Amino acid sequence: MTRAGFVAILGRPNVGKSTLLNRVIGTKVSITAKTPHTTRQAIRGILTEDDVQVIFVDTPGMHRPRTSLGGRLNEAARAAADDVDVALAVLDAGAEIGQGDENTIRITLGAARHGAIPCVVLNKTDRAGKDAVLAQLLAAQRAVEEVAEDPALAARVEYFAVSARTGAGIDDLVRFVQAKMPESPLLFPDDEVSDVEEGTWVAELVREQLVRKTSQELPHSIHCRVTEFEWPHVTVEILVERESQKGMVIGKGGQLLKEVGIAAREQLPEGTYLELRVRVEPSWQKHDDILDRLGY
Ligand SMILES: Nc1nc2c(ncn2[C@@H]2O[C@H](COP(=O)(O)OP(=O)(O)OP(=O)(O)O)[C@@H](O)[C@H]2O)c(=O)[nH]1
Ligand SMILES: [Mg+2]
Repeated sequence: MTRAGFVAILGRPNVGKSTLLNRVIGTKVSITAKTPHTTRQAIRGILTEDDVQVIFVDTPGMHRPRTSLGGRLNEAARAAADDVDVALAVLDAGAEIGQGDENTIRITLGAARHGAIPCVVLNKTDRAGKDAVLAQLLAAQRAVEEVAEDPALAARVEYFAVSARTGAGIDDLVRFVQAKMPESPLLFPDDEVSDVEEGTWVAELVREQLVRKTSQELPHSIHCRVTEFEWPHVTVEILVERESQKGMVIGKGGQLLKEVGIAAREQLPEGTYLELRVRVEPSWQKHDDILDRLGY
């Protein structure tokens, strides 16, 4: 009999959820960057080993929203916690536990009330000393007890300390999760590693480079979508919110855009012809009708 199930990866922005997903799957399925709010949709990474399939769901970082987009990102993250078998609240091992983390714990415990196994995962242990990790485990436990308001519920929470960057502690986490998967037919073909469509993936790779190479508010103002997919010719349209941002994305003499194209193409099958176009869509983050159209 095969087993299969879902695991939500939850946490405030930048704690390393997407890096964790990529590490667990063993290949890049979700884009990552130093800038918060990199992930904008639930991304499924699929791990199939010995008749056990685990579908990990990476989610946008939970935060206090300031735009319509922000509200939708939070909602996407919260919705991903519904109906999962395991919920992982990812915290930074080296940063003080704040409101965003407490909110993550709240949603994780909410999932636990609906049958999920609640876990706290301290990530980035490579950056914190052993004592700091232990202290953080205790602080996380206290936060769980406070949020749960129910000792029995708090006692169900499992704790892990990992580094998505180095891989430390990841095997234990994966083995634990695999052991908790319910009996079920496989839900995806056993050679599939992600549910992200080809076109969306190209747009994501372009956005990843833009997010990494730009600063301040610009990463948040960028949306990428494929407008033409006629292999090997792919056109990605880059939306920005203001005319001035268009110039920043293109760069002096087109330099930045050129670098973005090269870096994205390196990760695509050889022979891909990638065309990038920049267009201004004023304040797209704030308009519900535009967000509907862009698929958020
Ligand atoms: N030192 C260290 N850095 C890490 C680790 N995991 C992730 N990072 C870094 O943390 C930053 C954020 O990583 P992401 O995986 O994009 O974080 P995220 O939680 O998915 O962020 P959002 O999608 O914005 O919510 C990147 O610069 C990663 O390289 C880790 O285990 N150790
Ligand atoms: Mg992410």
